Amino acid sequence: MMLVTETAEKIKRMEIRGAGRIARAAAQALRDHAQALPAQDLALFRSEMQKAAGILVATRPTAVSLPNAVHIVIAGMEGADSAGMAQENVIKRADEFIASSLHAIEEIAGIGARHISDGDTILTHCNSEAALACILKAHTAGKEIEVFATEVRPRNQGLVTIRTLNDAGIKTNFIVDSAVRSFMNDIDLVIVGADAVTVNGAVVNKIGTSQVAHSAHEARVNVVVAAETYKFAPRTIIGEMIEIEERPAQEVLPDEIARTLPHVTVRNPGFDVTPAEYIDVIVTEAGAIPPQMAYVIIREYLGWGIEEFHKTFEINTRHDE
Ligand code: RI2
Repeated sequence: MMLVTETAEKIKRMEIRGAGRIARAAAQALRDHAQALPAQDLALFRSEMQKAAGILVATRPTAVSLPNAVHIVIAGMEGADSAGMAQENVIKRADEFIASSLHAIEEIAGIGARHISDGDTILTHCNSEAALACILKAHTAGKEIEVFATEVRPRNQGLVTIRTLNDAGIKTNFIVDSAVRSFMNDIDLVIVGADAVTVNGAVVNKIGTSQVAHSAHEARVNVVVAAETYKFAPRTIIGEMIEIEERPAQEVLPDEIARTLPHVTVRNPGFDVTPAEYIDVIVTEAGAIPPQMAYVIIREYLGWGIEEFHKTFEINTRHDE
């Protein structure tokens, strides 16, 4: 279980972060765990894998890429009639998930880059590998582009974004989060990633995204969301809400200051919800879709049957850390 708890800790501490990256890290941890387990007793193997899955899913509650990836890998045990077969299937599914995730980002980059025109100024918020892949692809295709990247308080993921853009030689402006409205009139296109897409086409992404999208909407600037299909939230079909992670107060205000302010409570939600009407298109590896088509992605592309929506994950241990 060492590898699993190590990965889980890294995800919790955000040493591994980004919805796609945590999904692939969880798949890899399950793969390594399956390989390390003795494949002799099927019931034991299953319960050990379920335990590992529970630990991984409990790390961060918002990005559905995480439970989706875990579900895809763990479902490999279904129908297996020996521990050896279950082990083989889990390993195969983990490998497939990781490869298809990386392939999805390449596909998204190609489609997303076509939404970017030569001479465009793009604004991005947070650090999304899917959104950045679109920008990098447009740049390597020879399009002259300029980017505005936000700081992304309190965890400053904007620093990762500007490093990537800088290293690619893309002209980049680094702005504080509250400067978005001031620059929106200079922006041609907003591109962001997603942690979750709900059945009604709302996008859950880094806190501040809804302000960016609202501001873009007001200024008639198109908003493109780059999201692999495993970011779509199947259980929103049966009415489950996406839990918004509330992170530690210390990320916002140091304890020594907080201690002097007994009437002040720090609120630190990690994510917010952007309604479908502020989003022009969601670019997935299955093609660009209007957000209103999220249902189709969940039903047809993710392939979740209604019985699966109802079947509570046996790994649903989110709250007993
Ligand atoms: P990719 C990140 O969450 C950001 O909200 C980002 O927009 C989203 O995941 C998607 O990122 P965090 O882990 O999967 O920084 O596109 O809290 O990399």
